[in-house]
Amino acid sequence: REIDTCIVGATGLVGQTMLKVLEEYDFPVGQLKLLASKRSAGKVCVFKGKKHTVQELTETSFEGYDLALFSAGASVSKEFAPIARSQGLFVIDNSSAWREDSDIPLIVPEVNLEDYTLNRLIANPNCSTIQAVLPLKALQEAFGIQRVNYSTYQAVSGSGQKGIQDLYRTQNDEEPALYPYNISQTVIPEIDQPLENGYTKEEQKMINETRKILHQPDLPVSATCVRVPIENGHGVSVAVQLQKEFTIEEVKECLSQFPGIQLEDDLAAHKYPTSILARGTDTVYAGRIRKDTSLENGLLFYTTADNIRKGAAANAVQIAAALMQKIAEVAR
Ligand code: 11C
Repeated sequence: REIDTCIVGATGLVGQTMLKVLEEYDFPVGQLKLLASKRSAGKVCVFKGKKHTVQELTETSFEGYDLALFSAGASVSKEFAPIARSQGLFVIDNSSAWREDSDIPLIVPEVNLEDYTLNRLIANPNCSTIQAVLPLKALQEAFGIQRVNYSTYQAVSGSGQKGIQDLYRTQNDEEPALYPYNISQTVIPEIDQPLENGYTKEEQKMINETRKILHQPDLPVSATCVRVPIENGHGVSVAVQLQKEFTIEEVKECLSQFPGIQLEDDLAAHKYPTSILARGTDTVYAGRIRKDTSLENGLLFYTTADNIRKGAAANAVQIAAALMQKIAEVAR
């Protein structure tokens, strides 16, 4: 059965990549409706060789459709995702609007597809969280997890087209228009809003989402999220304390067998995860695997992934593909 699909935020970096991934995965899109703000209405996008004109998102946009993929920011999702759901659509939301809601499943297909309930609204996690929880789930199953500390290296594409523009502007000696400093000359340890606890919202999202996806609500997790001057491909350095003793060989074995992960781990041969390697793929690369000698059962590793694809668009489409049968049943 074909799935009549709406993309909300179709002209953004993630929306455009959703179109690309739907086409690459040969997802059975029937009718396609591209939606965006009034400002972007009228733009033309191509899907499977056919032109589609972007329409303004309104309360009546969803009538007659089966699936809506949202990537237009949290406030648009807060307002319009419930409308789409109430009109019978199956909604996959890439924003942070619903991720912490205990009734809403937060899904990475390789990790916790079983969390899907009959809820027609599913949240897609933050891009940095997605790439970290694949290896963490593998380790959790094999050894148990006791504590996690993240340090991220996040590409400017995480801020959308405006982030990429700011990198280019500042490389050309123009003033930054988005970031508080010249991103071409410094890394910036501030992503998303500041919170009262001294963390940024991006850091808090990684903490909360990791706990929810791994089903360890009390897991001690901390994070430092940093913007770096590269266009695409986030990196995450993960320090994890496992519950059981382990050998590095066992860890490599367990990570390499987990779906969606590719091991890149030969330091002498300069083989480790890089953003270049991850770019354009839907794979999570893991490497630099070694013991954390500062604590018992401590492990260090590094991951990279394409934050626009596996971190957002591809993960959303993978959720839709995994639940296609259910979408067809649930949708009208
Ligand atoms: C960034 N991770 O790199 C952010 C972008 O919660 O979905 C995605 C924000 C989110 O800036």
